[in-house]
Amino acid sequence: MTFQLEEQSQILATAIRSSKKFLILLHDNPDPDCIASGLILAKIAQMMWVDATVAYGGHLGRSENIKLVQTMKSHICNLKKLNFDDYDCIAMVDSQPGTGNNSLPENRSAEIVIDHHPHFGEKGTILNDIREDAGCTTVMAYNYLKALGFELDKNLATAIIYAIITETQDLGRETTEEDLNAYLEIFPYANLPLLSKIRHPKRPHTYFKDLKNALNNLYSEGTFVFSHVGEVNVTDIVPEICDLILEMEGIEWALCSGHTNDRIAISIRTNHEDAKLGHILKKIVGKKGKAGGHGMMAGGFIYLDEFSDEEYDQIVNELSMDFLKEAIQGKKNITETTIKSDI
Ligand SMILES: [Mn+2]
Repeated sequence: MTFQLEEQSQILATAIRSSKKFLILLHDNPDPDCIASGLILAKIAQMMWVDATVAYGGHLGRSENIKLVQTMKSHICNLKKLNFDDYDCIAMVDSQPGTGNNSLPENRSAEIVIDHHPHFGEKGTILNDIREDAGCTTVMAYNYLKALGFELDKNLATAIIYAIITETQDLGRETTEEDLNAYLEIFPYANLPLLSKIRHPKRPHTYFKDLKNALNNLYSEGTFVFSHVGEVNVTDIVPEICDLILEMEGIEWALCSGHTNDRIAISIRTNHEDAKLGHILKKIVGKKGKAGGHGMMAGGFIYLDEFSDEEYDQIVNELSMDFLKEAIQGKKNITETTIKSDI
């Protein structure tokens, strides 16, 4: 079924307009794509004089994301302060109910779901827009704003540009035509000094401690690189390190892990398109935790009852071996498909 933007945007507008108290729920530890998507829906609500709250579970980790939220003056809050029963309409962006990376209560459904991850959660009861091939969630949300005839302000344009460049690694990784078009259209409206401030924030000393541990614990095996950072202050550093170590010469696959008291965060990355890393990580993590992602990037958590160094070492060793095995098999499949399509 082809996606009908006009029709869907009217459904979205009606849902928001008829809401008395509208909640836009981000995923836990939200990234820029999720934050900017939430801000766009908040803008649509604001244009309709609807009272909207943007909230996240977990915490804001990366200094860039903290700076982004602070400079948007958008009052994005932690959902600890909220009561879900107060809201008659909930929109979830960049995530789906029941997938484990958000804090929507199990007995509550979301009226609106806009997401670009593979469909494996619960549907939105009024608007369900889950398109894996659509590009960034931010771009999906932006196209709704545009279809409804609302304009961007400079701050929001800046947030969207930041979301697109981080999600696509500067328009390289898994970038769709929709992403590129939105970027070119919005870029002239962005506040570039502000964008620079978001991209280059001051960072806490603990960030450099984590970075040092990540580099100390780095090892490679053929085209694979691993870094088991150990204890981290914020789990967001794990995907960041994973992106960084994939940049090593000769490396095509990367895995990074780090732990807090109650969980191990894992990220995996590859340069191979169609590597189905989301699928691979879900398989590796299995019932021990939650995982999800896209073709070239994926992330997840393993939950711990009680932390012990031995258990951490054992779990991350197993993870690394499983990743090696799955990725080698995946690589074989990719090569075979490529050869077939070349013929
Ligand atoms: Mn996203």
